[in-house]
Amino acid sequence: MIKGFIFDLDGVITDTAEQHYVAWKKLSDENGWSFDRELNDKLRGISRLDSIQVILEHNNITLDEDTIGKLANQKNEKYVESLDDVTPEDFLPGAKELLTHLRTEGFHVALGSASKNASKVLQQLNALGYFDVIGDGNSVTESKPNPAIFLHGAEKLGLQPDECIVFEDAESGVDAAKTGGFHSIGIGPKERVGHADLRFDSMADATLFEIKSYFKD
Ligand code: B16
Ligand code: MG
Repeated sequence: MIKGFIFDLDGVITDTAEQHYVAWKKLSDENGWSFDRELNDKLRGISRLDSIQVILEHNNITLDEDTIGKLANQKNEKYVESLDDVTPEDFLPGAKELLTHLRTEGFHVALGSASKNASKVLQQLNALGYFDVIGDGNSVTESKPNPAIFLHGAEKLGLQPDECIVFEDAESGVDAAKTGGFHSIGIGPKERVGHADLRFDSMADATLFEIKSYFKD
């Protein structure tokens, strides 16, 4: 029986991919690296350090760990600054309605994001009140596709993985949910999240009615 929901943040609740893109693009321009939207899409759902590795590999650049850490911090400063512009108007269509509905019906709700800035984003959205548990990039050390962040959320909610549905927009996030024994809902195209138990093109289609009809008993 489904008792809880665990939501990814970027690409599910709000679309901070654009702010990530602008920050990585600025850092890349400053360092003479090539970086475009196609490469940015490969960073969906993966951690900051894994992201910079992808960019460096794409540019055939090898750097020491210290320098990589400093560059990742520079990107983060740019990203965090841009979060000041996120407002309660920036929920993805349908996300706020679903969170409200889940609250009304008494479901347990956790966040399971790879971002170390998730609390700041939720604050900007005025969305902290929808969540019983905030799991983010500071909560666990292993990144998706490792299921650690979702297992952390389920444990804090006091639920078993098979009592929870994970919402994800990233391939690695759906992989993590499946490996952890969770039910999964993919948000986005078939090529990316078609391996989820249930898939919607966007959050606007993910109504509690549709979800309940699919996951009954
Ligand atoms: P930060 P999610 C992920 O958020 C983003 O999709 C990904 O692009 C980003 O690199 C990652 O968070 C880490 O974010 O640099 O803020 O710690 O989709 O897991 O909510
Ligand atoms: Mg995501």
